[in-house]
Amino acid sequence: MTTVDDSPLNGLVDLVEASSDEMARELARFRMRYKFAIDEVSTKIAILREEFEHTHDHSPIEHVRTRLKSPDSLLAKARKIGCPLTLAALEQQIRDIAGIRVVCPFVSDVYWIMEMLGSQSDVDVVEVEDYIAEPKANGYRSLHLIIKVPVYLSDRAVDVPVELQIRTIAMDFWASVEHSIYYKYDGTVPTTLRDELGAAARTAADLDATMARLRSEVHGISAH
Ligand code: 0O2
Repeated sequence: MTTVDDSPLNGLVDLVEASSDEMARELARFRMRYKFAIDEVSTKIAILREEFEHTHDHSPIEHVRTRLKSPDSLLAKARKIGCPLTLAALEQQIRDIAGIRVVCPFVSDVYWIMEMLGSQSDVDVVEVEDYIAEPKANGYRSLHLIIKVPVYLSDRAVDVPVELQIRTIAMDFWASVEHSIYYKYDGTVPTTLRDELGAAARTAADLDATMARLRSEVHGISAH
């Protein structure tokens, strides 16, 4: 059976020089609650999508990707931000252990999903970073939320943070190409490429605006 108890966990445990079975079990339990939070939020998104599709002319979601941070990435991030290698510190300081990316056709879909999730009584929106309203200097656009959802374990309930990235297809296309270029150049992207990426980000934003206008002209709808 494949569970979060798989081998990469032992890699992290070895790296932090605490290879006891007890520690490995603790870490597996720790990551498991983030997996459950991903499952819960994924179900919420699936319900919103299915309900929406029954009453509208398009789906508000193109695709959804989820990822549970691997022990190695967790360790790398902890080192990067100077977080002590204890579960309590990881829990407090690293909020993207559970990550969900929702890719939508239109910008209005992006905000609709935020509103729908945010209005649910068991969802606590703890942070909103709107890089659509205010794109990053390199042109990156996306709506980032940290939400907390309760996860009911056998002996207690825990509020678990999930990082949600909600963006359009155009934003997602740009971000994935930019991400691969950034890694190819190890963070130091040549100026000409940076300029071209900036121009491509503006083109992507124009495309989003044009598609929304066309849809509005054809179907007479501008938002949900
Ligand atoms: P990965 O491999 O995608 O997980 P944080 O790094 O989350 O602790 P910060 O700076 O507040 O702190 O995060 P921010 O700016 O909200 O960005 C978090 C994630 O958004 C990143 O995760 C990327 O996935 C994405 N992102 C942010 N800026 C950019 C960008 O300029 N280009 C691209 N392609 N993606 C971006 P990670 O952990 O960096 O990487």
